[in-house]
Amino acid sequence: MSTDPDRTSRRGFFVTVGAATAGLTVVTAGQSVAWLSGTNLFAPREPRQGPQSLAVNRTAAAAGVEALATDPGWRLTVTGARTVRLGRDELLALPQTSVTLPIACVEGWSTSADWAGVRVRDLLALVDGDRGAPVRCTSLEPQGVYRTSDMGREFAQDDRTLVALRLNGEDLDLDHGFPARLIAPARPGVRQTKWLTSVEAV
Ligand SMILES: Nc1nc2c(c(=O)[nH]1)N[C@H]1C(S)=C(S)[C@@H](COP(=O)(O)O)O[C@H]1N2
Ligand SMILES: [Mo]
Repeated sequence: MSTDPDRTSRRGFFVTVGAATAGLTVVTAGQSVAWLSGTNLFAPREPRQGPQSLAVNRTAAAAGVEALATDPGWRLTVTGARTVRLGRDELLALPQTSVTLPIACVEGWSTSADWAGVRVRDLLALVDGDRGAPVRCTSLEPQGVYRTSDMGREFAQDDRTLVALRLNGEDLDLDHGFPARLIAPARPGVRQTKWLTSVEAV
């Protein structure tokens, strides 16, 4: 048994510092401005803590898309010179690309995630889409500013622009845009359309 008071108190010191550091890490990892949000009107709005280690801006229930997004008859309509309709299994059977990209929300949070799915430019090639054309992505969401997102050819032809099917190693959660959502580099979160119904060269 150690009776050396020096050793005992030193161990006590390390335990205390360790615990304090762990506490601090948990607080900052969770939400760095948690202590501000109750008092500061200008603090970023706290994102709803979401599944798959990513915040959710708007849930499937809030967007009114639950029934359509989980319908086994769902197809993604892809339009170029021709139109094809692809189910989720058909999309998963196409060559898959993985990228690490953030969702950067204007409300003041940004979280990086691992996405996998089909390149938008590969989908457009399937339908002989004009490679110089801008692309419009449309959501199942019936109305509102998030329903469509247009992007120029520089995004549409980028290797990292995907119709994402998987997130952080799992099938996309319904709240993150299942059955398929757009993910592209260097674009604000509002443009990363969830619950896609169509991708068209326009
Ligand atoms: N259809 C649709 N897509 C959407 C939204 C939405 O409300 N509806 N919110 C956008 C916003 S503002 C952000 S920040 C991201 C959030 O994606 P996440 O909820 O998967 O984190 O989705 C974007 N895509
Ligand atoms: Mo956002």
